[in-house]
Amino acid sequence: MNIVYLSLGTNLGDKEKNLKDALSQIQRRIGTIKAKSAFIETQPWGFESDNNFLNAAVKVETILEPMTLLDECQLIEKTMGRAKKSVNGVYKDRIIDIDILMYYKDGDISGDGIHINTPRLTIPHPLMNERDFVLIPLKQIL
Ligand code: PH2
Ligand code: MG
Ligand code: MG
Repeated sequence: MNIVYLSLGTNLGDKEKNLKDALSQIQRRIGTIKAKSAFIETQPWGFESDNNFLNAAVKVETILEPMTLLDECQLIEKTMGRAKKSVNGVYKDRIIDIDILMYYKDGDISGDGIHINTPRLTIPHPLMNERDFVLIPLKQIL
């Protein structure tokens, strides 16, 4: 079994419901949720918005390979009604965002897990260490 850490964020609509809906879809489509952080309210980071975020992190046991995992995360975002992603690298308000932070293959929990660098996917998440909205929930479940 592989272990993956995911970051969740929402700043539109019923944010608590959005996170709960995303968690149940993660459980259904990705794997067993082994640990879940608190939901924390955070200020928009890296862009201007009137809408604060609710962020969380989860640890999930999954049989999915990284690319399939990314497909499933994006499918959940889509089925929950996420509209456009960032345009020209400018972040947008969103119903739900699910990002892959770290991926540990076959229970090998050394270091920061596997490293992947492709145009579609970078693991570990390249900006995670600059973002308190990621690190604070992540520390609760490591
Ligand atoms: N996600 C971003 C950019 N900025 N700020 C907060 N507070 N929370 C987020 O989840 C977030 C963000 C890009 O996905
Ligand atoms: Mg993101
Ligand atoms: Mg994302």
